[in-house]
This record gives sequence, structure tokens and C-alpha cells, in this order.
Amino acid sequence: MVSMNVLYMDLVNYVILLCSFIPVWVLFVLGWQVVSPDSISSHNNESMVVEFLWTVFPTLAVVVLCFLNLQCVSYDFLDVGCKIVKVVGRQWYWSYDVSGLGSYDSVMCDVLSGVDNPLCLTLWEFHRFMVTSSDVIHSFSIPEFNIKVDAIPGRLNYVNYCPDRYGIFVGYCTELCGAGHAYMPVVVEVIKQGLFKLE
Ligand SMILES: [Cu+2]
Repeated sequence: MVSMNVLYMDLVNYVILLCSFIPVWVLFVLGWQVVSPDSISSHNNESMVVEFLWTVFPTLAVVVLCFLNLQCVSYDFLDVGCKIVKVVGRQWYWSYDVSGLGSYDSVMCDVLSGVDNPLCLTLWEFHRFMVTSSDVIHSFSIPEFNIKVDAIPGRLNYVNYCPDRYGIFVGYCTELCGAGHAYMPVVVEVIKQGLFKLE
């Protein structure tokens, strides 16, 4: 399911390329037809097979894209035994509550986007981030995960994510939330299952 999501993002890029290529190609051929004395319209070039193929293949492509799109859209509604990760934005640090780890604060400790207690996620496990705030509006954002969820006081926003690679990922608060806005990085460690520990 996760790789489907990644595949969809890739497909979108290919479709954008294709969408740019088609008008350029059509304009080129049109121009060529206008100036060429031997244009296509002067020949008998109807072909049922070609017309059939260029109707069926794009239709199939649209069906496949619709299917992937629906999967991507419904990805957030999936409830596949997600591990709940509560995320609370505070002035100016993040608090996490991860099942198995309990509740803890993640406070910035140096200028290179380091925090004392990073958020620990396990590889290939579905996590549901439940995001809220205890004071002003923050925004929980991890660009490498394609995640950006507003943390709004009195409201619970959520997003699902399943880490597909090991590593340390850095995100930021992306809502101007006060004097310490720049000093509340999100640091996520994706580790192997069973390696959780807090210092
Ligand atoms: Cu903030």
C-alpha cells in the first residue's frame, strides 16, 4: 500500500511530462502539416486498428490512474491497526505520546536541528499521527514524508504514515507560532522494531 503511494507520486510526475510533451508534439505536427506539400490529408490513411488502440489504451490508462488516485485518497481512511502517535505542539517544542514509549517532550538542544528526544517510528509499521496543540496554531511538517498537518488547539487532525526506510528525518513547525517558532524542529528516527528506548 505504501509503495502504491510512492508509485502514485511517480506517476504524477510522468503524467506531467506527458502533458507537456503532447501539446508540443501536436503543435509541431500541425505546423509541419501546414508547410508540407505532402500532408497527411492528401493520403488515404484511415485505420480501424489504430483508432481502436488509441481509444482503448488511454481509457485503460485513465482507469488505472483513477484506481491509484482512489487508493491514495482513501489511504488516510484506512484503519489497519495503526500505531497511534499523539503529537502536541507547544510553545516551543513538541510533545509525543507513542504507544509503548509513553509521553515525552522533544526539545531542541542545538542549532543544527537536534532535539533531546526524537520521535521514534518503526519501519514498515502503520502510524497514525494525531496532531493537536496546547496553545497556538503550529504545523507538524516532515517534508521527506510528505506530511504537513496543522496543530490547532481544541482540534484533532490526523494523518497516516508508514515509514519505508531507515534514517533520521528533520521537519519543522510550518506555522508562525511565536518567538520560538524557528526553534521547535521535528526530528524523527525510523528504527527497527523492538529497539525503542528513551534516554
Ligand atoms: Cu510552532
